[in-house]
Amino acid sequence: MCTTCGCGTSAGLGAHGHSHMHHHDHDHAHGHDPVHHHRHSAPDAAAERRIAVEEALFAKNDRLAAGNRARLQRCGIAAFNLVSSPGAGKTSLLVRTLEDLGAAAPMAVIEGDQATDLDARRIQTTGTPVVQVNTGSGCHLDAEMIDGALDRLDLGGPWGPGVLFIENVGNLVCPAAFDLGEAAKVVVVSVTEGDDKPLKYPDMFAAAGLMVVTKTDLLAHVPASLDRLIANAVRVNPALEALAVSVQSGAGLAAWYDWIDVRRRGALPDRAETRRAEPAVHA
Ligand SMILES: Nc1nc2c(ncn2[C@@H]2O[C@H](COP(=O)(O)OP(=O)(O)OP(=O)(O)O)[C@@H](O)[C@H]2O)c(=O)[nH]1
Ligand SMILES: [Mg+2]
Repeated sequence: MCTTCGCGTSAGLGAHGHSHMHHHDHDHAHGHDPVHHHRHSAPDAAAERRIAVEEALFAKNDRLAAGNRARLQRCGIAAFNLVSSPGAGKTSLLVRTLEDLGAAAPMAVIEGDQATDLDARRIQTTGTPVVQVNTGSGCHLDAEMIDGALDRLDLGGPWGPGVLFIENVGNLVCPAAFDLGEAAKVVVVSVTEGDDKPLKYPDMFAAAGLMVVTKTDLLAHVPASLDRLIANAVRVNPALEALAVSVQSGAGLAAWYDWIDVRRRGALPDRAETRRAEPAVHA
C-alpha cells in the first residue's frame, strides 16, 4: 500500500499534486526473494517518525471519510467506489450504466485519474454531472479529495438523492487502503487479467463488497476460468458478492443494475429516517 510505495496521501501533496513525502525508499522487506527473507534491524528514529506520520495520515483520512459518509447519507446518496487495475473497464461500465439507468435515477460521477480528463469527457457524453480529480503523482483517491469534489457537485441539486459513482485511479493495490466514505467498494476485474488476481492482490478483494468480472465476451479467447476467478475471490473474502458482465454484449448487466437499485432505494432519505428512528424505538 501507499505507505510503503511512498506515493503519499493528499496531506503529503503540494499544490500541484506532487508528493513531497519520501520517494520509493524501499528497504527490501517485500519478499522479492522467496528463499532469503530479509529481516529489518530495529527501526531507527527516522523510521519511527515515518510510521507516526503515516498513522496520523490514515487517521485523518478515516475522519474525513466518516464526514463524507454522513454527508452522503443525509442527502440520500448511495456512493460506490470503483477500483481496478488500469484498463479493466471501469469507465466503459459506467458509461453503459449511465446510458441505461440515467433516466431512471439521478446519478453523478467523480472521476479520479493521475492526469487528463479523458474519462470525465466520456462520462459527459451521457449528460451526467461529473467532477474530475487529478492526483498528479498520487496513485489513489483519498477522502479529502472526495470532500472537495462533493463541494463541487451540487448535492442538493436536481440529481440527488440518487447514486454517486467514484472511479478511482487504475491501481489494484493502494486504493484498497483508503476509505472515501463510500457505501461499498466495487472491484472490477476483467477476464483478460487472469483468474489468479484475487490471490495476488488480496487487500483489494478483501476491502470490496462486490466484484464485477468484466469482458466476459472475451472468455473464449483467454485461458482464464470464470469459476476459478470467483472461487479465488471468495477464498480471500467469503462475504464478497460477484457478478459477471460484458459491456460489449450487455450480458449480465441487468444483475448489476439490480444490485445498484437495491442500494439506491436503501439510501433514500425517508428510509434513512426510519433507520435512525429504530434505536430510539428499541431503547
Ligand atoms: N471486449 C471488451 N472490451 C471491453 C469491455 N469493457 C471495456 N472494454 C475495453 O477495455 C478497454 C479499457 O476500458 P476502460 O473502460 O477505459 O477501462 P478503465 O478501467 O476505465 O481504465 P483506466 O481508467 O485507465 O484505469 C477499452 O478499450 C474498452 O473498450 C468489454 O466488456 N468487452
Ligand atoms: Mg477509466
